[in-house]
Amino acid sequence: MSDNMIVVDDKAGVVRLTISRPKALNALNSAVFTELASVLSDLETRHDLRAVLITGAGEKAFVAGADIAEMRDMTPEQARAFAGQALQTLKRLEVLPVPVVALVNGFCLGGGCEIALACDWAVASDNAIFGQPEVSLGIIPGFGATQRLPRRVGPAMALDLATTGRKIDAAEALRIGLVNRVMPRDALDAYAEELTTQLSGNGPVAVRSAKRAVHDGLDQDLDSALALETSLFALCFAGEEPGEGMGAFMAKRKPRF
Ligand code: DAK
Repeated sequence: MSDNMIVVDDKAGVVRLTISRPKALNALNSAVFTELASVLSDLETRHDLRAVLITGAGEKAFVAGADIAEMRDMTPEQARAFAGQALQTLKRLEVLPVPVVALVNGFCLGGGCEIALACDWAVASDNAIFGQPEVSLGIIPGFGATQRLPRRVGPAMALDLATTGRKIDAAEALRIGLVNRVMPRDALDAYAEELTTQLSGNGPVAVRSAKRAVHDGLDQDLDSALALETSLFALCFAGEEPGEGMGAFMAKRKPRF
């Protein structure tokens, strides 16, 4: 493995990002965010991009949080700058035009959980542990969890997790809707393969449009959001995908997008 803290594996438009500081359980320091920002600058220009997967290196952790050693002596001004840089980077991850999926392979705490929340959805190994333990360190989440967690699991459960700092296992994460699926640790890679095959087999404009309709629609009132869906639906017909997709269905063959 290289010395990079974000290891990029790129196969036919499916990009797997591995956060790699395994000795510190992949804790997030400013160097990780700087590297992630640089990788995102590249991904944002890629027209061939189909999906992004994000995971953690090693056997124990997805990400065990922000780097406590780095954060410990921050002044309020430094904390604001650190949070600002990270928040902007996670927003850029969230709004990538293709599905972004977290493969959570172990501890997913604090800033790690906030990365998973910035992804479109998350899949967890059955040994994964989730939590927002910041209050036990005398701080609050600073990478978006106070806002994205209630949007994903509802305000009551978000407040439960963010004020108690309690950790939950993968089964509870599944039950509250924090993750979409749970599977044995050694099944994650096969699942990633199956998922990316499925995503890559669909119309790329359609997949991007579906993501955009859901994300942008959530920030609008229902009527405006439904109008957005109509516009994006109509726009699909400006390209070749409906002809190929529906033509393939009629011809009883697989579409070639
Ligand atoms: N930061 C730095 N190092 C960490 C780390 C972390 N978050 N988590 C683990 N490590 C390091 C450990 O120090 C240890 O290093 P060595 O002693 O070997 O040098 C190594 O990783 C292995 O960890 P352990 O020996 O502790 O391993 P265990 O299996 O015994 O325990 C654990 C695993 C995940 C339960 C434990 O390491 C743990 O509790 N880690 C801390 C988890 C945590 O509290 N995470 C939340 C961090 S706070 C904000 C910005 C961001 C945030 C908030 C505000 N602003 C700018 C406003 C976000 C904050 C957080 O994420």
